[in-house]
Amino acid sequence: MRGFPTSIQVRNSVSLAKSIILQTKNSFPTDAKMIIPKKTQKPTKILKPHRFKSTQEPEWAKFNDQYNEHYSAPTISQLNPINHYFNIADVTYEWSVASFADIPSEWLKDKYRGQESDKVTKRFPGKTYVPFELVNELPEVIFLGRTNAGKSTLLNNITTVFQHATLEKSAKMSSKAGFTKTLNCFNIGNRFRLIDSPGYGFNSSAKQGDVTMEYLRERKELKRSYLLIPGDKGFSDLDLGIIEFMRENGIPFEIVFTKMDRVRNLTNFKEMVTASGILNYPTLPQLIFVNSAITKTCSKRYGIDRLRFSLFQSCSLNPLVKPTKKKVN
Ligand SMILES: Nc1nc2c(ncn2[C@@H]2O[C@H](COP(=O)(O)OP(=O)(O)OP(=O)(O)O)[C@@H](O)[C@H]2O)c(=O)[nH]1
Ligand SMILES: [Mg+2]
Repeated sequence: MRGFPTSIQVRNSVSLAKSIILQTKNSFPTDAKMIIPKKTQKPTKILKPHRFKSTQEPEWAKFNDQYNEHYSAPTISQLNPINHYFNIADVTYEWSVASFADIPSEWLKDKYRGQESDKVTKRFPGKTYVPFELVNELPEVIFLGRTNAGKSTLLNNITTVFQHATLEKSAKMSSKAGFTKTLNCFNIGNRFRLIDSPGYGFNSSAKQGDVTMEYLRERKELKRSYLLIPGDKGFSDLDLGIIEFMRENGIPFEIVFTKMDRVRNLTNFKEMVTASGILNYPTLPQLIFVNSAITKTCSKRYGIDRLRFSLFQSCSLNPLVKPTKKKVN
């Protein structure tokens, strides 16, 4: 592709994410410092469905209603079509970038900066050598959080048919902290894009932080950020720093507590939520509580329909909207 940045991975949106292996090493610029991730925690043993014992809803699953009383709860007639959307939608990996300017549409904007916008759009197909699918404007949401918070796993979780115990592997996930090294874009049913970001904190790099912060500040398509907090760990100073950054810059966000299946003491957990101060914000974010792993204590994935509903709301999508392509198994 003549004139197109080399540090970018572009896939035709027709190909399915299932068959794609994210080559994060290749997509990371050669001048970037290589990171050798260390193991930080034991991977969770995922049980096969026939070994589930308990079908009882865990106590924490009710938090999704209790902490969001000020938001109207989704109705079954809203949830059903939205769940159906995610079950049949194509999940297409589109690009990975290590710097903001390499995002296909940003790269084009840079190239044609100062020219009239209608001229720019006319030039997109054919002349720019960038597939139109990558520059068509769709609403975007981003998953943010420290390394190992469960961002990539959550992306796979929401795009996996709810009845399936094993997650689809659209985004690569790992028990090694610092695994995702670039901003990775996934087109979900051609109605919105979900961006998986490199984690901050342990085993991350300043360059990875820069690309994410620039994306948050500059990206016009960004509709909402989802800050992931591992429920078993609580807020870190960096998490609180990101919240302050988003509040100061007027970036709308929600908070997703991941790995709720690992939380042993719910009283301590609630105290941690209160102590963080998030309940006192005038624009109280939604708090969503999820588990992406099925374990002995958690026989289903909870909170996912709530999160899917929130994603639809963030992108101003009608619950009845249909994806434009069908998932091929
Ligand atoms: N028990 C449990 N484990 C989870 C859950 N979500 C993720 N994990 C595990 O946590 C580890 C890290 O998950 P990732 O999705 O790779 O985390 P990430 O935030 O993308 O991490 P980086 O790419 O390093 O920033 C993996 O071993 C996952 O299996 C969850 O809800 N419950
Ligand atoms: Mg990741």
